Amino acid sequence: MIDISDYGYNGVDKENIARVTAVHKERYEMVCSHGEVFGRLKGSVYYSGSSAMYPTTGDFVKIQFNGQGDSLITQTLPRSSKFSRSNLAGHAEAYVKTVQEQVVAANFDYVFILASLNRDFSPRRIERYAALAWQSGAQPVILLTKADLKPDHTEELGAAEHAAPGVPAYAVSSRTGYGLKELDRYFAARKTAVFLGSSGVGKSSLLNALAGEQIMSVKEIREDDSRGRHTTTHRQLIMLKSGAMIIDTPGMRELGLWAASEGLVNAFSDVESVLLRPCRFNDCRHESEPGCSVKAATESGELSRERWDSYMALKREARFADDKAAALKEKNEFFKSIAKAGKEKKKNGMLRE
Ligand SMILES: Nc1nc2c(ncn2[C@@H]2O[C@H](COP(=O)(O)OP(=O)(O)OP(=O)(O)O)[C@@H](O)[C@H]2O)c(=O)[nH]1
Ligand SMILES: [Mg+2]
Repeated sequence: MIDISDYGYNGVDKENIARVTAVHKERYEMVCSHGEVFGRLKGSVYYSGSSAMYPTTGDFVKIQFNGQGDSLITQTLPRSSKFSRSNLAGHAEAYVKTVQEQVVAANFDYVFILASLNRDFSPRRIERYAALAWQSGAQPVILLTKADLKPDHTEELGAAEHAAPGVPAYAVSSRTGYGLKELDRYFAARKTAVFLGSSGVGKSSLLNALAGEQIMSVKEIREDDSRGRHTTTHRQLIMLKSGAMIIDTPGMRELGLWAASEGLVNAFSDVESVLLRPCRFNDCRHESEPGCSVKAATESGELSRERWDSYMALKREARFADDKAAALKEKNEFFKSIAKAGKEKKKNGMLRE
């Protein structure tokens, strides 16, 4: 019999709790005390105009177990961490009518940001992932993959550390096993890590290398054009022999920020510390005013121009996403209050079924 605590569940009442290991349109793969089961959402909970959280991979859910067919998911339990993105990236704000939150994974301890050491290496992309990873509530870790293609990667490691201050960075190779031993500390029993990164960086290959078997499929890509083939099509949680869990995800084409203002404070701690210094004018916009502390830091080389530019761009995007997130929350609360009022009326016999 499976003990759901081994899957990272911390609650006391373990009855009828399952963990979602994969999501396929309307069907959910889960593990519970009965083993691996399939589930569907209970309609009256999730589809009646309520704002119930739809489960995602990694979620703990309450179920009504059904030994004959699909079990019913009756509640998504509160999340200890979640990685959300929006559909905002790459579009002019004015043209995006509805900004939506997409929860990619939930209840993980580590966010592994994978970036390949091939020609596609981009510190700017790492910055964006790091901001969202900090916001998730879990510990970010950077992995520079395919180290066998770039045995001398000191420069890239330095660039990654610069792009994400305070985030540990490692170079690894799934092909040769280089650097994998260093990761053992993260893969302890009951811990969950989510793998994120563009298509083709080697997320599934790393999972297979750590598992010691071909669990996820991998398709060859041509390293010279570096484009991934979107091989993984759904998110999957698997358990390693050590009892640690990994959520493999499909490579994302776009990565819009979702309510990431707090994440930016950590992701750009170097920029934030410069901003703490007083400028000559209290209302300095850090553009071209005299006596500006940001200007002094960029001129002295302490802060790079690119770093400042990405900070400003991401900050603007995060502010926009924050507003949308707040608006959505308000809307959900409004619907919740209507649903509650309806229920009360029903209880008091004022409404018929
Ligand atoms: N040289 C080298 N190639 C690697 C390594 N890891 C993965 N690859 C290659 O990179 C390509 C993509 O690997 P995947 O593991 O499918 O990448 P992914 O990140 O899961 O991609 P998606 O599922 O599309 O998001 C394949 O051709 C792998 O053989 C590595 O350590 N070294
Ligand atoms: Mg994959």
